[in-house]
Amino acid sequence: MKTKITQLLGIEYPVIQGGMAWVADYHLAAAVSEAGGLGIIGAGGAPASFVKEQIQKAKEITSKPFGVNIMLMNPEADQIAQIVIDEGVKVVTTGAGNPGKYMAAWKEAGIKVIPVVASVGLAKMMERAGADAVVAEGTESGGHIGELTTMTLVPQVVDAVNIPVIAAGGIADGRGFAAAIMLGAEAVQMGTRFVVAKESIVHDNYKQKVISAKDIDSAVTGRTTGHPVRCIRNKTTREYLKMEQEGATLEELEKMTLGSLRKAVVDGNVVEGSLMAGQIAGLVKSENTCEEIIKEVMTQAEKLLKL
Ligand code: TUI
Repeated sequence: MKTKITQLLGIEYPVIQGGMAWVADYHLAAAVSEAGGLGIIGAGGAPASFVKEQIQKAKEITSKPFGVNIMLMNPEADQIAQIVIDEGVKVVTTGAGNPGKYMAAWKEAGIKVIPVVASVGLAKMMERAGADAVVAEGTESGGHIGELTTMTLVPQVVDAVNIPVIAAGGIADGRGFAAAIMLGAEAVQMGTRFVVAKESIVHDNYKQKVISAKDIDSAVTGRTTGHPVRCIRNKTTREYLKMEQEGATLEELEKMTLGSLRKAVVDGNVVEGSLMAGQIAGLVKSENTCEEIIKEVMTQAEKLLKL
């Protein structure tokens, strides 16, 4: 299937893997790229030196293009923004902020820049700043989220900009892919489905929580702090929400979640860890290889779209 995004990025299928902190390491990114999608290394909150190593390791195991997601709240975002240039990374996506100050340097280096946005306003600003495409990410997503649903955000962003739009949030199969195309998207980005990919290094306890999750099993913490985050409900989300209700300070709340994503991904601590996942976790029922995931999504979508 050819779209403006497959052409822009030189990939076979219009499927992009979310740049998930801790989850999206070089193994996952390379596997998605090898399967014909666009794999992405998620810098998350990691130090710049770690991100550089990840890029170098990805290059050793795939010759296909891959991207790096820069989480803009990372204290070392400035250094990471330079590393992607020095390492010749082909595609950069950004999250949790406005990457405006880096855009000129990235464009100069020939990098395809794809900011993740949760509003029409930021999408338009990114187009003016020179973005090659945007990911319009609905509130169904896991992790740090905006307010609007994918169904409402995607067509409004499509109408507001002339660059290609990639839909994200609540997409995990060919039906979601086909729906995104109907809304005017040129590709999809999936996160939750790739958390349980065979090539994903996520601890099996976390994968099993995603696989057994039902439709209503996620909760959003941090609405009071201005940093809403969606996770599968557990002891940590319940305690966090209780503390928010009782008016806890930002410091108290941050102390509680510090390192909690690592606890879930690396240690498999599903009680005290943050099990970031989207609302579509209820649809994700099995662990598959990245190739199986992409082939299945595309086969189902092509049937529905009668391509
Ligand atoms: O960034 C994401 N999802 C993420 S980042 C992340 S790491 C993290 N861990 C703990 C707490 C907070 C973050 C986990 N998941 N998605 C892309 C995204 N960006 N969603 C929403 C936004 C966004 C929100 C506000 C983008 C820009 C923005 O404001 C722009 C401005 O003007 O500052």
